[in-house]
Amino acid sequence: MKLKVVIINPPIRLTDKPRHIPHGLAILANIIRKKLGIAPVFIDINAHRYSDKKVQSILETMQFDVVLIGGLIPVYKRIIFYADMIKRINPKAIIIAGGSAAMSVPELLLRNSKVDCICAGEGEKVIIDILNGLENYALKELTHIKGFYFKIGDEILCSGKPDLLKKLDLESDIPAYDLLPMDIYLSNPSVGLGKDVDFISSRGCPFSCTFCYQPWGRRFRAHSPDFIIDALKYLKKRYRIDFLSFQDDEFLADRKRVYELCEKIGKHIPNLLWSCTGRANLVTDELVGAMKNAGCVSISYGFESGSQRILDSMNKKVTINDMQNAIMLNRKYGMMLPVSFMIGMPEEDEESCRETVEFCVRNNIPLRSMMFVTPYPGTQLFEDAVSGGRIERNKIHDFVMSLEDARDFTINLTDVFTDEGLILKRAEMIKNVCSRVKLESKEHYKAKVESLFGDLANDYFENEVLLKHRTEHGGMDIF
Ligand code: B12
Ligand code: SF4
Repeated sequence: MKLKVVIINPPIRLTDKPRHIPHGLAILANIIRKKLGIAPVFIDINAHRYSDKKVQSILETMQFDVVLIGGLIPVYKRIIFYADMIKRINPKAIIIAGGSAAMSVPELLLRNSKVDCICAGEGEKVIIDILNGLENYALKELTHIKGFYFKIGDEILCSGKPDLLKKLDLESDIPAYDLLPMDIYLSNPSVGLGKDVDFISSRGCPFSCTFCYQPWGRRFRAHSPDFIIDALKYLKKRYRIDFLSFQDDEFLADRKRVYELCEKIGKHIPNLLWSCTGRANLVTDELVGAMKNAGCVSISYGFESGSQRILDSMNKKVTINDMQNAIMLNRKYGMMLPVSFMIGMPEEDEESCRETVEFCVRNNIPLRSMMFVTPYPGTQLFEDAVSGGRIERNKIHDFVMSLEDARDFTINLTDVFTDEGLILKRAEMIKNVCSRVKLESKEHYKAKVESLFGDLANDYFENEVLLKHRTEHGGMDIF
């Protein structure tokens, strides 16, 4: 008898609509299906926004042996909640967690939940090993399988991190889109207009900013342009997508790959519009020109701060000049310019806040998206916050339980601002910049959106929800 596998995508960012495909879980679903011939049931709580009662009734009417669950760190508390529910419904079910919520705090999650085992890295290979093992053995007999943290009784055992995949094209896959409620994702664009879907085409980043968790390390590994083109052709044919947003850690890390991809998109999918993440020190005139020619309408940048001192303190390896150059290039090619900032690095003070304000005013950037610096587990900033006593060692669980979107204030890492002072400072900076930058006239903005998106822009200006999302999430109304 084959194992019955359920995959759960917990809810995240409930203040917004579900816009982002659960890539990790959906890739594993595809691999399990292809390699083991098991048809997993995918419960996408995030997309459907199921109530707890609804999830309970779904699980009560099903038979299952193994539950896979995962997501970003704000779902830590939801994993604990669902693990409890699952064990109440089916005490024998094995619960395996993964993704950054689990692998950045594996021991903490195991100790504070009914999760049985945690994947310590990429899941593609090791999920097959463990499910194969579970066909014939109890979990406690499988602790030799590499890549997991196991909870056996009160003991936590780690069998080591899984080796990083060497060839993503061969060893990974595209998400099992057909198991997801794609109608929901496609009707809630994240960056573009029309039917917009996100895609992750690489793993790892050669930089090491102190606020960033890098589960895949500094070596950049990527899908080939041919793999990406095949995926895009499939998405275009099956779901008639209009827009694709690359959400990679650092899409531009390998420029040669980007040039090749641009050429192939232009040749094979000429009508596709797309966007990507960028880094101010990696863009050149030639590169941005090639991307624009291939349908790219937006390169987003995490600028973080207008103060060089703060940028250096976070090991950003970007200069204010790089940022100005990136702004100039996006504008030269008529692209959208979603940029985000952060407030509250340990070294933040009145002067650095003033520099950020002046940077925005000088470059005519409305300060739409400014997050509170949050020390997410697995980052240098988190280690420093724990060793410096800002997060008490015996209260790490409480801290992780409190994590949400970084638009919400969680912790003050600065020496010079009080909690309230920091919250007020953020509001004051946004107001200050807004009163001084020259906002586009509505007609001007409309003309720009129409020139980029053509017919897709038709009902955009009547859609209040979408307009609000685009200003609040990354300031995608900035050109
Ligand atoms: C795309 C993305 C987003 C998207 C959407 C993600 C989504 N699907 O919902 C958006 C833009 C919404 C987003 C938001 C945030 N994000 Co984000 N995001 C990412 C990014 C770039 C890619 C995630 C991804 O899909 N990767 C690709 C897939 C294939 O990898 P994966 O999910 O890890 O899955 C693999 C393994 O982990 C494993 N696996 C995963 N799940 C499971 C389950 C089981 C059972 C098993 C066995 C294995 C397994 O197998 C998979 C294949 O190998 C990552 C960066 C990164 N390097 O991961 C950050 C990242 C996950 N985000 C992060 C953060 C902090 C956030 C925010 C909290 C930031 C903020 N500003 O508030 C918000 C959360 C918003 C909220 N409260 O809802 C951090 C997490 C840090 C941490 N310690 O957990 C990361 C790591 C960024 C970083 N480098 O610091 N994010
Ligand atoms: S913030 Fe971006 S550039 Fe910095 S380490 Fe993370 S992925 Fe790389």
